[in-house]
Amino acid sequence: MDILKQISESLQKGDHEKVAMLTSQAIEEKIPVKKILDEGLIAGMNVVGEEFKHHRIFLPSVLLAARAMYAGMDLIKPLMIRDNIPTIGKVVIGTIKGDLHDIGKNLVGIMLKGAGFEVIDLGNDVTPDRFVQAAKDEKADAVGMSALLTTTMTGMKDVIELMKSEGIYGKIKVIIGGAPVNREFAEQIGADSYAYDGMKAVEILKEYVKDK
Ligand code: B1M
Repeated sequence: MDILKQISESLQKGDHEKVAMLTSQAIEEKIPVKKILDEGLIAGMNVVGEEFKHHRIFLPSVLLAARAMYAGMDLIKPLMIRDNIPTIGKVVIGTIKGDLHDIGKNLVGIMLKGAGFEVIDLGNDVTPDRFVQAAKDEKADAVGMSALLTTTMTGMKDVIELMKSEGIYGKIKVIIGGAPVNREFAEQIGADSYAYDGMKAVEILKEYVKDK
């Protein structure tokens, strides 16, 4: 079987050791990192999401899959981050309050670092106060918010409202992402942009800092 398919299937089974072993093998075989990520790890996680949605698997299996995802991501992370590149801008990122999903946000952070950004990662379950305080303290160029739940995505607007009352809205760009959000939602809440994935986030933020 194709090694990427094996990564995907091992991730679905929550077998973190096998995912790590196969990911190392794929790296040795010089399979491009993006391919390992998209067709192996993310493909597997998408199946897990569908199975979970249709109640064919339950939360413990999703947790095991997440652990397996990280086992693979840890190995490809160094390949996604180039060393000793000058910082081109500073981004504060985090997953919104009430939301514990951090795999996608971490991936976006890795890609931003790889592109030369300094990334201040606030983790998950981040309150509006923490986003705004960090953006001010760090003199960030942008705030990046991630949400994976329809119940938490609305919290992004609270961050933007707080940025307005603190006088930093318009000065510090806001970029949002995550499965339940889209461009329309970004416009609706006053975010500067929406990125479908890490690559798009890099592209958009590079444009912003270029104009500074
Ligand atoms: Co949960 N979960 N989960 N979960 N989980 C989803 C999101 C869900 C869609 C599953 C489903 O039903 N099909 C569903 C949400 C339904 C909804 O709101 N409409 C769901 C649910 C319901 C829940 C719980 C409520 C379950 C429960 O307790 N009953 C619970 C909530 C806990 C909480 O947050 N308070 C819960 C818990 C968990 C785990 C902890 C078990 C685990 C998370 C572990 C972790 O993150 N450390 C988990 C997981 C793994 C998932 C699925 C299966 C996979 C998410 C993931 O990591 N995908 C997910 C189903 C799915 O998404 N298909 C699901 C891979 C990742 C690379 O993709 O995060 O989308 P993603 O990131 C992408 C893009 O979205 C984008 O770029 C990334 C790279 O391409 N992106 C950005 C993300 N952030 C960005 C920011 C940007 C730009 C782009 O700029 C700043």
